[in-house]
Amino acid sequence: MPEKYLKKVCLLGDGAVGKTSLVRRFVADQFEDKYILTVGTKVVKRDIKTTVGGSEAMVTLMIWDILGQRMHDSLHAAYYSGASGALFVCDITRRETVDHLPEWIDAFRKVSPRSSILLLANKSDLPSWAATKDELDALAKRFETNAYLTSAKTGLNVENAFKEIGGSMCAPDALKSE
Ligand code: G3D
Ligand code: MG
Repeated sequence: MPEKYLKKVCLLGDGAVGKTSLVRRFVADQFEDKYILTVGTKVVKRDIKTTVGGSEAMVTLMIWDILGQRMHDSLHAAYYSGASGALFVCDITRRETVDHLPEWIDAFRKVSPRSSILLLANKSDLPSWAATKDELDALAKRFETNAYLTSAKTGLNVENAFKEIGGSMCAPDALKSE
């Protein structure tokens, strides 16, 4: 029997970068141009198979999609608490959403210092990028993680990103010393 885990992961980043679309793509494997706006926080779950310490494991991801976009909103601390990881999303066609990533990460790390994190540069299907993959890799390195180019529209790297965060949240070394 594979080991079973239950982990909370938050989607964070500026408004309209594609957080809700990424969750929809991952959970329902679809992208819709029109959908009902989430009110407050939406929590969805999906089971994934991953490998932890070389053995197969099943992880139930509890995915928290936060509607509030103001990163210093004190309510955010409650949303972050208990999270084992977070996906930090920017829109690669809008520079300011990339520049805001460190603030989102710092705010999250204050509440959840030992969590796994991953950076997602979404909307990579669109032309006119405002940042290069090298810049995103450098930013990810600063936070000791990786960056993925994603597209909720085409599905590019959506599965890969959730599987990577799922695996790293369960890894025995996931609890790093502060
Ligand atoms: P948010 O949850 O971060 O606020 P949403 O962002 O998921 O609501 O997405 C905001 C807009 O970007 C939506 O368009 C959505 O369709 C679009 N979008 C999300 N991900 C992608 C992507 O990967 N590629 C492209 N081309 N568009 C994307 P509307 O027009 O409905 O506001
Ligand atoms: Mg949303």
